[in-house]
Amino acid sequence: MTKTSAQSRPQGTIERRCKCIGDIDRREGLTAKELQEEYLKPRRPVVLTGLMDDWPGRTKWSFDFFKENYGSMTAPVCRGFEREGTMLLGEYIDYMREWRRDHDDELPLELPLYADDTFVDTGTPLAKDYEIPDCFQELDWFDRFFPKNPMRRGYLLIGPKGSMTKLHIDGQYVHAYVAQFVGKKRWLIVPFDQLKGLFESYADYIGGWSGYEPPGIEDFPGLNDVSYYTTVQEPGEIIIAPSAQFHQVINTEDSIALTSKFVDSSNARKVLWSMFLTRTGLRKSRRLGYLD
Ligand SMILES: O=C(O)CCC(=O)C(=O)O
Ligand SMILES: [Fe+2]
Repeated sequence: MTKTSAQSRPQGTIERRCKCIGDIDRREGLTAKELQEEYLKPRRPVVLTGLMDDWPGRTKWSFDFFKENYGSMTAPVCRGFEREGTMLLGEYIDYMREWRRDHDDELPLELPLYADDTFVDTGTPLAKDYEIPDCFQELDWFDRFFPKNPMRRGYLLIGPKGSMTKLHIDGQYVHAYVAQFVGKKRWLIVPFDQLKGLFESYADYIGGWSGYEPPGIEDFPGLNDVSYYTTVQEPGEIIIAPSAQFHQVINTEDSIALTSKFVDSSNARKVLWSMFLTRTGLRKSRRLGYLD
């Protein structure tokens, strides 16, 4: 079959329009206090190394493993961020393999489906293949205050090279972490102090566009003033995107990862405020709760 590398997209909008400020820090052996003081409070992203070495999933998890053992799990699928329904995980892995036979681009013209939201129930054997690192548990407020909140649990992110999650902020002001098991991801993270610029550029599109090019990008000159941190996340690494940071993620290899969210004393007040605005229906604009 013909590969479509001649039809790949130009570099993504953020890279073309914005300035790279540098690589995201890589740290090993951080204590909970160091993590909080140096990264969570100032909202700096960080890659944590050496935390996944003993996780059974590091050696067990593969595309075959999921197809054979968890093929009947429900896998919600999206393109870029736009929901496209659900598949069985086994069906999705077949789809992904077929798609990869025809495409080899990092930024393909047509985005592939991405199984980015397969829920891992804490009571299941799959949940025993990974651990919540000690430094997160020590800081964590979810278990203490919101033990039933589904964001607390893990979600699988399984996708081929070229699948991606568009520029977005995670809901409710939570911190996100992503543990990489197989393949690599390229991250672009916009520092918190530029949130306002991005909201001004993108406010109406947040949660509303997919792919690499938002519609009518020329209408958003504010984007030129924004800069970003970047890194390529390798297997065995955990990245933290602290709360309210726009991030965009591209799978540069066929990828298996797990995402979970957390709350600590640095974002708890904002999380509570944001949940309150959502539950009471008082959230009038997407900005409310982020900029105030
Ligand atoms: O890995 C991805 O595609 C996106 C991950 C992400 O944005 C998150 O977990 O918050
Ligand atoms: Fe995210």
